[in-house]
Amino acid sequence: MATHVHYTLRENTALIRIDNPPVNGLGQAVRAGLQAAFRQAAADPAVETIVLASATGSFSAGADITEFASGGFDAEPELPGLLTEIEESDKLVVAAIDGVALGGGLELALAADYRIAAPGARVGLPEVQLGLIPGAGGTQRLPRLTGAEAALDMITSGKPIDAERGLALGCVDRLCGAEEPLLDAAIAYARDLHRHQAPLRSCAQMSVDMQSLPEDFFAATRSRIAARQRGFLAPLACVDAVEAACTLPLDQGLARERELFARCLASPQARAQQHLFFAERAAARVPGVPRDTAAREVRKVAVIGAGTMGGGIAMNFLNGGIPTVLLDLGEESLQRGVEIIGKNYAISASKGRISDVDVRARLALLQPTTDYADLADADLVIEAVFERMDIKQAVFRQLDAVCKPGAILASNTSTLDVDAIAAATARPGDVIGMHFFSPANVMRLLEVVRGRDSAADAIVTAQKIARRIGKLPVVVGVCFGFVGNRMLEPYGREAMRLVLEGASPAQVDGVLTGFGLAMGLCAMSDLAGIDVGYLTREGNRAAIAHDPGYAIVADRLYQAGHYGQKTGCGFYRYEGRERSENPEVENIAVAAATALGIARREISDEEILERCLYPLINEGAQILDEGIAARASDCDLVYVNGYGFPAWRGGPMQWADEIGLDKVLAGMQRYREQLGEYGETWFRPAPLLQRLAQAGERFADFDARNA
Ligand code: 3H9
Repeated sequence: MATHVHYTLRENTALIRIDNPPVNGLGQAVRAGLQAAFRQAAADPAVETIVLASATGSFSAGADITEFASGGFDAEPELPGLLTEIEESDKLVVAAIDGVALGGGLELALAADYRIAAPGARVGLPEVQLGLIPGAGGTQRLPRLTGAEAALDMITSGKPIDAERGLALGCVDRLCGAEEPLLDAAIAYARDLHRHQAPLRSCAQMSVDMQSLPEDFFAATRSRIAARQRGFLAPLACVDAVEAACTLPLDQGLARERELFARCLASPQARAQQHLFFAERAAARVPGVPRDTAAREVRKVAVIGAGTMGGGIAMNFLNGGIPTVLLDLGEESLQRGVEIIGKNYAISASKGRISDVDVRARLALLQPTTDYADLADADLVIEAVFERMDIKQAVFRQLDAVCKPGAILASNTSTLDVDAIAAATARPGDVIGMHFFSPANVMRLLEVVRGRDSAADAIVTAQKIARRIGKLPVVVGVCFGFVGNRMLEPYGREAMRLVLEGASPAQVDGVLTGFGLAMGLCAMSDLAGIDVGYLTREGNRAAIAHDPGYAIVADRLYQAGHYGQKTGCGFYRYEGRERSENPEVENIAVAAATALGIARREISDEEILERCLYPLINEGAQILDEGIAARASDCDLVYVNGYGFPAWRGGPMQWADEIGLDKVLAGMQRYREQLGEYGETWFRPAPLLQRLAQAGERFADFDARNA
């Protein structure tokens, strides 16, 4: 028998324990081990009951995801067939769940007759987050135990529930006492059931309770999902599968599930979402930083600047239960900042997202101050003041003077040189960038900017605290705009240039949202403020613009006082939440195009998509070549978690891999020729893109080589 599964006898109970760290993935060796163990128990007349458990402290995280790409998940024994064999066992099986039972792990437990769970254990079917549906009976067995509504909620959200909730819903039958060893409790439970001749409970004999379901339940669920999870295919396939559970006998429902699972697995969306799963884990590894580097302790945080960004940053730490000092030199702006934080919490409380008690507890952790001396015992200070080098350097000089040795001094700059900021201190090793995205208390992405001298443990501390407050940290190097804003630059440039050349803002945005982006570039400029974009461009002309046509339409809008949503007029006009075309944009574009000698023309949707996305990808390749990002998958994480790039496309670099780098390269070359001088300036293929495309490789190959 494979060593990944241990078989032992405790009197008349066969103990089958999975031992495949780190997460008890159900790879082929484990499946073979389980099959052999169950067959051994079936063949032994002395065995009355079977307890299925983990030897590692956590039941199972499900199928081994690496087997999807290799095809190994299909190798015999396949999981679905194995689970039917377990379900049909004529000996009573109890699954003992500790840690997590996720995906195939929960499906394995559902094939048992009864389930006992340790307190704090979590169960769930997260396949949808991998672009899949549960493929080993989860969509058929779970609704039979919990009802369709609860099952559908778990399956389409992918969110795990705790054992207590599982007990209430019916997919857990008993909770083990806090002091009781789970294995002993499970054995006692199995024997007790056997003694009382409890029935074997195969899901095949159960049907889904349809009584309480409204008639339009599935149709309503489909339209809700189509709106909330726009573009994702797997959640809708989950609904199809659960509907089958409600209408078909188990064996036919399982066959339908299989069909839907296979369709999802073969889709680019599944590849994209699995790419993101591994990308998140890879991002934790930082080249040159040993994995065992200990983080510094962070017990108290300080945020400098009580504006929208500073307040949002502070809220993250308050939410995480960490005492936080909020410093602003202006008494009034400090007061305003504190009020906004209070208001944000009040809104959350009125929507039932947090309790009044929690609001009070969080606000009690906030220490507003105008005095730098109050930062003396902070372990981490994050500066979020106005985006100007001289102001930031002055703040860091102050910090250097008042902060304790070993405190981490971080800047929330979104573009500026972290090394120049660090140079204002006598401790550049303690200085890093922590670039939050707006709204800072909502967006998951955090760019951790590694300066030339940033100490390894400062980086590790930033990564650790980021995860503690629910962020996804991606470590990036120093350059103008780091990874996210630097890649945004050519993307935004092309969107604006296309308006100059003949497209309307609505056409540009329509193509981008049609591709799956959360928002079009013109609408995003209006939201962020055309004035903000203008001032950034002006402040950085040397770094970003060498062309008279660059963003000229946005410049003219700025000069006319049209700053976007805040003035009710920008690329669009706004009345309340209503958005309509701004006819002035075309007039501006026509005049500017004439002045620049650009012949306006009809532009195809295909050209819009290629011209916005290919330069974005090309910049990503450039960034990789310069070592600003360690891997292409880091760029993908930045775009999916910070810029509304659709997760089901996996990020721009994964999308480029999917369509082929030769196509991206050919597109860059085509526009370079087609667009004359402008093309010559802005459509030069990055050397890395050329190298990979010519070698028939993908960005994933680059990442694998540099892993
Ligand atoms: C499925 O079950 C399909 C079936 O319905 C049908 C089949 C026919 N496979 O996250 P961590 C690796 S689909 C392979 O850092 P944590 C992970 O990459 C599956 N590898 O730890 C990492 O490797 P590395 C449905 C896996 O403690 C290491 O384990 N299940 C898998 O923060 C540690 O992971 C899921 O979607 C896997 N299933 O979190 C659950 N899981 O060190 C996915 C993890 O080399 N897993 N790895 O970077 C999770 O949600 C989290 O890993 C878990 C632990 C909560 C379990």
